[in-house]
Amino acid sequence: MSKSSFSKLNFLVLTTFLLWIKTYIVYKTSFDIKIESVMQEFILFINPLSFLLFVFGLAFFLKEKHRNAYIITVSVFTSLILFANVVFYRFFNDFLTIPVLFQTSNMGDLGSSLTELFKFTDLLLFSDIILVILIMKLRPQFASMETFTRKERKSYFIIVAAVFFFNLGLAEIQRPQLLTRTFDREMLVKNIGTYNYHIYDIVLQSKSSAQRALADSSSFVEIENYIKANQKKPNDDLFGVARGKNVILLSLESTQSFVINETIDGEEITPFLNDFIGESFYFDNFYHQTGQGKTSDSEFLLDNSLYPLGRGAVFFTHSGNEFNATPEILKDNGYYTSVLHANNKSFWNRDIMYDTLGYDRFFEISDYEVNEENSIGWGLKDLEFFDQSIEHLKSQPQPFYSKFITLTNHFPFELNEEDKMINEFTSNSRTLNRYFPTVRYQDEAVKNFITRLKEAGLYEDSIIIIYGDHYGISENHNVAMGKFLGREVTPFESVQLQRVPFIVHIPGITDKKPELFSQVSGQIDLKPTILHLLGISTENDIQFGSDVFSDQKMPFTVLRDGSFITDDYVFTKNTCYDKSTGDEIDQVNCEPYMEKAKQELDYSDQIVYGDLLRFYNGTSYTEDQGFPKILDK
Ligand code: GP9
Ligand code: MN
Repeated sequence: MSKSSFSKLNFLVLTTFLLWIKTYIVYKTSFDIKIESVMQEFILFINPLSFLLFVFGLAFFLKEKHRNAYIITVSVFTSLILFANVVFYRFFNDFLTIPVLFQTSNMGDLGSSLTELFKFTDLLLFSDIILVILIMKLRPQFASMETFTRKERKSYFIIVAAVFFFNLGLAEIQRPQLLTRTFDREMLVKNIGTYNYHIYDIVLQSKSSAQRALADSSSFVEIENYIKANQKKPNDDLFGVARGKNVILLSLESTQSFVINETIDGEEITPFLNDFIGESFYFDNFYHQTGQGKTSDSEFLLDNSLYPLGRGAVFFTHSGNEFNATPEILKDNGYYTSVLHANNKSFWNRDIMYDTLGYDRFFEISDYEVNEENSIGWGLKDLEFFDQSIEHLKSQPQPFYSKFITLTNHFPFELNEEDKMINEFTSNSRTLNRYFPTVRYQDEAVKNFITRLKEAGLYEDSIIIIYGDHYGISENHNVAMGKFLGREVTPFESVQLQRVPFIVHIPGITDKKPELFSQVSGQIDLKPTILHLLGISTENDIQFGSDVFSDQKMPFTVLRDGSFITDDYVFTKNTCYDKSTGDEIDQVNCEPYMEKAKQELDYSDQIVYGDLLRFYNGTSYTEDQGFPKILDK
């Protein structure tokens, strides 16, 4: 007599159940996953299920005699994945990724300590498999899975799909754009589960490997010609003006230019920055050029002078590429390089990408004392962050290149009452209303930081570069924003709102002769600008930006969505605007730049997708790749 559909599933249900519960226990005991609500706990609990049901369900397609062997193989394999993650996590506080598996430098650290990392209790990870084998031996009747009808199989996989989409749906509600933006491995594991996360990682990896393999290397000749043709001579007076000095970069979270020199109820929003600008070179037409990778995109622009990608975060998708980033260049010039940011190190895949870019040290959350009192919103408050960072800064060899990334002025712009130094704005957008007090708070934190730098004796020997990372107020708040600006937010205004502050402060120079620069520029220009100030030539670099101080600098900046800005025009959403009036004008005016805008983004994408810099050794194509030697040096 054949079993009913349900009792046929007995054995499969049992094995799935065991692995499911085991995975959840591992989540709770071996990983440090932050759970903030009952819903998040629920998602974490159900997230291993869809994958397990799916892989075990594949047993239906096998001959009966092979099914049990398959079930055991899957159990062993998934347990091994869990085990590998547990051991890896113990050491790196992070989940495995495919590139990491092949990144020998990481593994080198593990090396001899592997035996120490292994705990006897890890063997418990395999206990359910022993149970399953025992059942097979002792209760073969229970463990036999009879053949399923086509209809039964179909229903089963429909249920599996439903479980998967239910999980994904809940995850998307918790974290919109989870898969397209790929924020953080912890968030992925928390929302879609370890197993689905690994599949996702494999898909990402194979996609970029395929694009890399198919890269048309000859196109690099054209790209290099374009870059060389657009190269600008550095400014004679400023080239090398900060030679050998420390570089302190401040990436200001979500800080747009519209807050500079503005007030709320008569109070300045950024009193310190307003003063500091008066002792610095300030750029009031400087644009962020980030895409979905937000802060990480701005970091990518800063260190590579390449554009981030149109979709996804390049920090995640192409962390295995060859780059010629500022930290690497500076290392050759005797610099020590670091990033200081009090967040989870795997956020934006930073821990991996920073290695690729050549940073010596990443001071991340575990390098800071973070507790309930000194945190708000996304984590450590900026004031605390800077205060605690001074010791890290002092511990570094000089000269250094150190990037600080602030956090408090991040959506949803939360702040303790005692930290509110100005009023909220009044409009129908709570987001915009709250934005001003957090910007004000950040301003205070920067002020405090500069004081600390002086006290630590680090100020005089450093140059300080401050820039906003990306917008903080999205187009969803246009009505409220219009109220603040006193004019309607048209597509033209929206582009103008992509301006972020850019300040270059060179003690002994800019305080004596501050200057306002109103030429159009963007984050793509940071790298050559900084390197030239330090007296390092970028003549042989593959980069799309140019030195903002160069007399030859072209007034042209393209945003990641293809919009562009020149001295006279703004082009966005297929419309050309007169920059001085904001009026729509004939498309012909913008036409001369349209091709260039497309070309820049396209060439940069070709470099990233094709990993083309692996063929370039800084002065010429490597000959063993069969490339012509372009530059005879
Ligand atoms: C996270 C911080 C904020 O570490 O950089 O990221 P964002 O959401 O602004 O890209
Ligand atoms: Mn940011």
